[in-house]
This record gives sequence, structure tokens and C-alpha cells, in this order.
Amino acid sequence: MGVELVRGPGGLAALRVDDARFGSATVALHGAHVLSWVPAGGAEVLWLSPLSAFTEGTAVRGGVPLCFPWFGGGPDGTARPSHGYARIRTWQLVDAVRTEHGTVLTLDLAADPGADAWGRSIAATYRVTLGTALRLELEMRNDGEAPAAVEAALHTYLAVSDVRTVAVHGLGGAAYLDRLGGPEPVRQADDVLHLTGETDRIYQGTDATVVVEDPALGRRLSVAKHGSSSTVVWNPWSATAAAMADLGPGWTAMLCVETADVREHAVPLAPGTRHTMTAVIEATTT
Ligand code: TA6
Repeated sequence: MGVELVRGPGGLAALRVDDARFGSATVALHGAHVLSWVPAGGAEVLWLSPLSAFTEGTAVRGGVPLCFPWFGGGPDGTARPSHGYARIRTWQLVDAVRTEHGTVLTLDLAADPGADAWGRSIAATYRVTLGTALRLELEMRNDGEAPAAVEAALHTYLAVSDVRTVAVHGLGGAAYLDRLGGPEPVRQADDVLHLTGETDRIYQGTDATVVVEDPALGRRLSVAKHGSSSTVVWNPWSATAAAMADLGPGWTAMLCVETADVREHAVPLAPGTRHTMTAVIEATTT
């Protein structure tokens, strides 16, 4: 069936999917972290830092960290660990199924009020489908008795030839919170974004597909989404990357385009309700 439990980088337990129809992918149980996706006949789509720690309790640098049930330090910046606990927990494999559309892995994370910054009971099911696209579906549930506003981000590190030469389409006219600037939202005037320095933006109120054109690689990566109103674009650039133990010189080869629901677009979950946020990543040659 093409799914094996292997020792991934650093010895982390990981699911290795090999599907001759569609390619291969590796998903660590630690954080339900997608570490690699290689479409059939194509090249690696996700950037993974060779300097990453790859240990339990530490977030992997690269791939698709799953930020949940809060983003960064949460709405007031004080919640710990940063980006929530889901990416540093061991997830349970529920099943691995081969369908005509691809191989589907389903993983679960039970609610843990003791780990939640506000004592909430937020659970999740994550479905990763390796098909013609990589489809990531995060279902979040409020298993508690009080309403909860839940944040989530699929913090996708796209592999690029050089972040300084790619063009990012899809965010023209959208307003963003500049995490490196003031509190007021800024509107992106240009249709196309060319990164020229450290960038850390939360675009709000957008459901647009983002397309990263990479002429040097002859590749176009698109990130389409559903159930998501925020898109985060991040690259630390040279100085910030140099100050990060697990990133370093690799910053030129990555660009984060994150399917998210954060800050004023946190998902309001009444007790017993659920919401699914989906990212669909495709690679095409140009
Ligand atoms: O998504 C962008 C961001 O929140 C940045 O502010 C940034 O520092 C980054 O994620 C990485 O966070 P991490 O906790 O993985 O070091």
C-alpha cells in the first residue's frame, strides 16, 4: 500500500508514503509535521533546514509546521509555547488509505486543557493527501463547554531557487498586518510581490490562491485554500536568519506562504462545533 513507518531525520518516527502514481511524502508523527513532498517526476517542494533540531519537544524548522491552537504568542502575545503546542506533540495515526485520488493519512491530536494557554479543550484531526496536489486539511474541534477562538496556520516552507528572484501573485489589493511595522493594516498596492528584505506579514480577509513563480527553477507553486481568511508571508532574510540557530544561510532557499486563520480571523468555535481549514499545494513546470 506504500505507507511505511520509518526513522526520519534525527530518528523521528515518520510515515513514508510512496505512491507510484503521485510521488512521495514524509510526515513525522512529531507535530504531524510534513517534512517532504516530491510529486511524481518532479523535485522537492518543501524546504527543510539541515540545521533543524529534529527532537521531541522542539519544532522542526522547515516542511509544514502546524501552528495550533494559537499563532505566535496568541492574541495578546503571551501564550506559550510559541505557535501553540500541536507542532511539538506526538500525533496518533488513525489510518492510511489508498484511494483513486491519492494516499490519505489521517492523524489525531486529542484535546489537552493542561497544555492549552487558556485551559480550553481543543482537538484536531489532520488529513494529508498525497495526490496530484498535496492536500492538507486541519479539522479543529471544540470539545469543551465554553466558546473558544482558535488560531491555526499551516506554516508551509516552500522551496525556491532564491527568494530574491521569485514573484508572488495573488495578494495585490489585500490588507496585511506588518509584524515588522506599526499596528495599522497596510494595503499591498502592487499586484505582484517581490521580496527585498525581511518580510513578516499577516494578510487578512483573503481567500486568494497564492502563486509563487520561480523562473530559475522553471517551476510555479500554487497554494489554494478553503476555510482560511488569513495568509502569512514570511522570510527572515540574512540578519534574522543568522541569529536563528536552526536556519542560517538556508534563508535564500525558502519562502513561507501560510494558510491561516489568525488574530481577528481566529475561528470562533461554539462548544461541540468544528471547522476545517484546507491548503492545496500544486507544483507545475513552466
Ligand atoms: O509565520 C511567521 C512567524 O510567525 C514569524 O514571526 C517568525 O518568527 C516565524 O513564524 C517562525 O516562528 P518559529 O516559532 O517557528 O521560530
